[in-house]
Amino acid sequence: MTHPREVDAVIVGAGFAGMYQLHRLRELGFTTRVFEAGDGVGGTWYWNRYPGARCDVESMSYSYSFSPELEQDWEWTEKYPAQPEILRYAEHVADRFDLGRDITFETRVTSAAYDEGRERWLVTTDTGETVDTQFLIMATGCLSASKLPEVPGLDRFQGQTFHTAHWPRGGVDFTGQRVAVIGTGSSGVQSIPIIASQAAELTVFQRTPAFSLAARNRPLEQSEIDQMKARYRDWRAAQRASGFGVPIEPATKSALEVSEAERTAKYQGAWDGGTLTAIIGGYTDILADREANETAAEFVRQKIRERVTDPQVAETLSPRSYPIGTKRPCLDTNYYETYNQPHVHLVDLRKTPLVGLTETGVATSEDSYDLDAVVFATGFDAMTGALTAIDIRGRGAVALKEKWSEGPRSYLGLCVTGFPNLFTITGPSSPSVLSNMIVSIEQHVEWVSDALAHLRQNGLGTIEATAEAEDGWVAHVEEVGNATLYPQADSWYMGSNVPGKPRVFMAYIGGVGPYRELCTEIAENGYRGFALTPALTPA
Ligand code: NA7
Repeated sequence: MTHPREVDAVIVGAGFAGMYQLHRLRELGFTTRVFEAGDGVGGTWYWNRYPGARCDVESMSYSYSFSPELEQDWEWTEKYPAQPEILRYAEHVADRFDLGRDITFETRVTSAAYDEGRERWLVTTDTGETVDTQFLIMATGCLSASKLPEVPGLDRFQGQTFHTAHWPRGGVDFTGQRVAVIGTGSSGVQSIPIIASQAAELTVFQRTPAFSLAARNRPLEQSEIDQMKARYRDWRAAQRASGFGVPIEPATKSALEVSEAERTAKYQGAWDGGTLTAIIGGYTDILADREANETAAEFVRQKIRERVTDPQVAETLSPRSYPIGTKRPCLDTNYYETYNQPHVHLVDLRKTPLVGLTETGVATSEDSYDLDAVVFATGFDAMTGALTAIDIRGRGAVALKEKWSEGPRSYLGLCVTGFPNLFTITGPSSPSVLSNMIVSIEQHVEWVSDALAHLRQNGLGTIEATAEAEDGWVAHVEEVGNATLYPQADSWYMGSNVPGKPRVFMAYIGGVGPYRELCTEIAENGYRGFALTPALTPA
């Protein structure tokens, strides 16, 4: 099938954002092309096939809301969906809405240049194609540019190496092998118990311990599926109005104004429920006050001590260098218990730093470890990495990478001054990673689609954030972020996991609900903070 070289919109990425954006623009009658590096849809859930990969938002909430029929037809099987099930869901959506015919797979966008005279973008791919488009929508994902550890010898190691975000499709059998996992974020925490169940010896190299809560995953009962389906509309409305895209009872008290017994009972209730947000959302000040935060942190450390038999190992696994919630917390199944097995070893890289890989394994400042396989669970150049990897040039051929050299700058995390008609779905400085991603994706996609329809209906050709609006948003995001504990952690939210990356809090913590209201109000007020210009009349 031949695809047009000139379209209304190009979408980069066919994950949950790109898929819905395509569907929406089609409904509005815009000609659209999508480019996707993988050979199938699903984005994050296409790439991250590592053992144990699972969403930490409940399945019936982590799903599209735009189609009530889809919502009613699809049946989730577990409280927390595993990667294969989410990928099947994405593939089902692509089939159901016949999305594939406008997606060009196995093709990476390498550059995009704005032609000021024609007010159009020229988008180039690694297969040598150039597409001319009025609108360019980046649906490239927040956690899609993977990173390896910055140590020498990665090519020297003679055994097998894997990154969790590029896992072989058929899986890997570690039976009988000496395996290392480097990294203990969500990907490490989820994969370690399963790799341990196969490997002869597993050595985990930990730089910073995570706070992980027991997921208490389980099959969904038919009755709870039916109940949710009966009240789905109300539930979706509550998601959209909530802080994190997950409805929870709003906190009303400070953690410090209640007795220790009351607090502990509350944390225990949250723990028993096995959700990510319940503990940190339990009191108003857990993410804002270090002392309040410490009460929740210590509750989780106590759980670690209960789950790990060796007190020294438990202490090494206990985070002490940052407030709970300020690095992404994890949900796990048997993570801490895995360290009770005699063939599982923990190496604290804070005490004995990683020196590099050798021909036979991993070297730290103290020891060398002979290995058959090394798994890098070392994360991503988050939020900006996938955008700055593409040579995007706006007015005056200014590169986005250059513009963002001291941190991302945008209006609402959606549009960038100097880059007309460019949109970033769940871009930096929007709620994005601090929320249920699908809720934030839907909100952005709908806002962008409405904006494009508005331009067309009013004979307008471009939309661009004003410099004043952008400056104001950058200052607001920083101010709101600085009122929290987030900047106290070295996290990927702050860019601190990538050497040389500017240390800036890259998400908006104002809350999904208030952010949505603001975006809607801005659109209703003639796209306040945006310059809209009449469409060029064809010569
Ligand atoms: P994360 O959460 O960024 O975790 C990466 C882990 O790898 C983390 O423990 C890092 O330690 C560690 N790391 C990274 N670079 C190195 C080097 N050079 N040496 C040693 N250790 C290193 O990525 P994930 O894939 O686990 O999870 C990403 C998100 O997916 C997750 O938050 C959920 O939103 C879903 P550090 O903490 O930087 O000291």
